[in-house]
Amino acid sequence: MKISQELMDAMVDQMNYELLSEFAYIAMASHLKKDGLDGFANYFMVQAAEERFHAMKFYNYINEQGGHAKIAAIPESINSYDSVLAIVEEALEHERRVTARIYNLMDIATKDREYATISFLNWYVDEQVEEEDNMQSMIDKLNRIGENKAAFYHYDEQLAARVFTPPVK
Ligand code: OFO
Repeated sequence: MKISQELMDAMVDQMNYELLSEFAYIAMASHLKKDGLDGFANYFMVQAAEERFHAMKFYNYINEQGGHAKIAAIPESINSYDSVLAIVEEALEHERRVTARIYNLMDIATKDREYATISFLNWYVDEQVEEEDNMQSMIDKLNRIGENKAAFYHYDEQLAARVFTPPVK
């Protein structure tokens, strides 16, 4: 194996965290679906599909580098929230945690002068900017909507249109 054990272990850990992210978003979708908010539920199911894509990208890279992509136990997701806003706020906090983890991986890869892995991780650095921005925009929109029920349900309808498109790279 070409890359250090420390870096490989951290990569495998991150693959598992992306799977945890997938489950966390399915749990959010499930809560929203139960409340009849099909558009919001769809949005988070698409988010979950993105997380699966992120995890499999790690899976493929770990294998290419001669590592073993071991699957860990996934802790229970949060299954209950007080409001839609609380869900999206947790999603933003979650994405911030992911960004910190990617930066930590980048620190190890930089210390190791592991340029191929730095290049691989750059995709996630860029992706996290979008992930955090999406959640922040949703929070801003929900705050603008406030107590306006018609605007809220209109937004729910709009979110039903989100589809998962696998990135080209
Ligand atoms: Fe994989 O970026 Fe969100 O969690």
